[in-house]
Amino acid sequence: RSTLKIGMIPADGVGREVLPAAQRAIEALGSAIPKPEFIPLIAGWEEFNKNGKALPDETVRVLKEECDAAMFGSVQSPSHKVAGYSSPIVALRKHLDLYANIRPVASVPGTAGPDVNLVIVRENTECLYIKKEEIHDNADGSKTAFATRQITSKASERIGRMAFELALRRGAERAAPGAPATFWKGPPKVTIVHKSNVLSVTDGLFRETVRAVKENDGGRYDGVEMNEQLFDVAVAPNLYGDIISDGAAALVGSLGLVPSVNAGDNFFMGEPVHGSAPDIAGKGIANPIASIRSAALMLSSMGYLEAATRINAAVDAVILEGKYSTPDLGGKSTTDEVTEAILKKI
Ligand code: NAD
Ligand code: K
Ligand code: MN
Repeated sequence: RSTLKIGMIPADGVGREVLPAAQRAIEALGSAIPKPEFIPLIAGWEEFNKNGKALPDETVRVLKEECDAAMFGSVQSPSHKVAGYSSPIVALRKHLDLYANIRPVASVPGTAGPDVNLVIVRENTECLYIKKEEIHDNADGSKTAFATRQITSKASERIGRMAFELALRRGAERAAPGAPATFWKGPPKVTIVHKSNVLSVTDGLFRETVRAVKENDGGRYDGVEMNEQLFDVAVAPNLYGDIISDGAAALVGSLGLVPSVNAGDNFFMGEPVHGSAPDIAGKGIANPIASIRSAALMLSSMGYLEAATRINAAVDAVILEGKYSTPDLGGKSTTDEVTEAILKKI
């Protein structure tokens, strides 16, 4: 590859403020990666209000036909039903078959707060997100609403495999000479997040399918422990994955720190876990770190491990120094000031 074509979809709110920071971090890598070429692409709530479509066909076409990878900012979705609108990020994950959302949550060694170093592997295509909802009028004039939750063995199997592969990789990374110290000391471990004591059919299927990935593996995952609690790699259906990652974000201080990558078998789209943050949008104070780390995650998923490490080491150094931080972490710096500090270290 001589160039790296990256589709850039800032979408709404702070996505527009933090995605440029990710672009600059990638540009700062110089020759560590093929020459990046950024292709601006449109999606989001504002686009829906302008042109009636939250995800233009052209955006999907360019991503599929021209891009090697992508970065997504954040979308603002209305909390009430709006005719014709559906979330472009949910649709994009489907169009590009990005069936996993990988969300590492880690604290920086040497900083205050609990020691955290885990990754959540969120199934990205089904569960309650199939959006099959119904509402019925009851005889007494009250209403009952239903949502169908879909769990398939196919989707559970591929997300399970993704989690075990990731656990193997993390184990190898931690064991490598010169690897940075992490809080997780044991062998790699996959934890299945479920509630099959209550939802024995759907969560039961998820749990049994993921367990079978390890059990039918011909020994490939013998070195990876599996349990259903305390985790290194947590594999979860769509909704639980979303919820526990927001909780885990609180452990490291802010949603503004947590990156993700939407992963398929051949395409990766980096995306900060947070949304459009309407309470701080437009003020220039959004934390760019989630977005910058998402760029690193997109690159490491593509195999550019050194480039990703350079970005993450620069972020760690700025956090550890504590001179520049945005208000979500108790600081007074702007998005640009934090970005500049990180770029200098890259
Ligand atoms: P949110 O993530 O936008 O904000 C939650 C809290 O975290 C807010 O207090 C916000 O200020 C803070 N925060 C988020 N990102 C930050 C950053 N980079 N730096 C500093 N602080 C940050 O979640 P929400 O308020 O529940 O939702 C707002 C909108 O975002 C909604 O329209 C929702 O649909 C949308 N959303 C989109 C995505 C996505 O793009 N994938 C994900 C979640 C929510
Ligand atoms: K987002
Ligand atoms: Mn979320």
